[in-house]
Amino acid sequence: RPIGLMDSGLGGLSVMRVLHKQLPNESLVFVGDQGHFPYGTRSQAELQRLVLNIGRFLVEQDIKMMIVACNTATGAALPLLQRELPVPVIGVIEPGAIAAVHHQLETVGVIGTASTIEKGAYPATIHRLAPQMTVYSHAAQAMVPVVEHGLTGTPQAQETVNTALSFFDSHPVDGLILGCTHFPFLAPEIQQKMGPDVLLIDPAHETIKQAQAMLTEQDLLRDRNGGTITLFTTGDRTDLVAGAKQWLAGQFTSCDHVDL
Ligand code: DGN
Repeated sequence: RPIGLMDSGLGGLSVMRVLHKQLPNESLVFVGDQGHFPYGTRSQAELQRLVLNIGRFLVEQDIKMMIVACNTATGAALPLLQRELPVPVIGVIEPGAIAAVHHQLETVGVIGTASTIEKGAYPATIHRLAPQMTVYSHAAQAMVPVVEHGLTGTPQAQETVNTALSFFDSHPVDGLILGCTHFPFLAPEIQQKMGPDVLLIDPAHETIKQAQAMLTEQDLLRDRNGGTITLFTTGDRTDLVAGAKQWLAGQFTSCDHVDL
């Protein structure tokens, strides 16, 4: 049985990339909700409805576990999914916070969508684990469409990142949590802006570690070769195909439109 993942768009591919590298035997089914992109400015009720719908579709695809590869969706709907779906569900926020705590930084920044930053789940989780850590949260919504529209690596991308992260000019940090799954694709631009000494933390690594532990514990890890990657989008196939070619090195079996 496959592992199911979802995101509002291409961001989920940054989690899939790590997952496929760590657990290459696993089959993956991904839904990109491009039909309702962007998530970052939607209401909590709306997000819960959209994400639960996708979760139910993934369960129909016979998944054994769901990874919510979107911070905004994790913040809005993780407990709901865990209650409503008959499979284990993990999100990216708690793993991201744990990763930051492991690095024992004095001061950490968190960037994400307006929704993720307003909800404050990162500072709350970090302070539960490490009350002394200083956390500066900052919404960087403008960076999301840069990735979604394939503009990474361009001067325009660097300019958008420089403006979106100028907040940190007056709030220096030792590390920065990439609290939106679109942002790891802008890592070179973010590192350029923040400087070489700032540690960039991609929550995907710790998320996949947790997923692996959970699958091992439940004896659900697949040991045969040849996991497949099946992609669905609620929007235009062309964008997701282009994204998967770029970010998954074209390693996918199919990409279909689905109305959800
Ligand atoms: N990739 C999503 C996240 O991690 O929050 C959000 C992108 C968006 O829809 N704005």
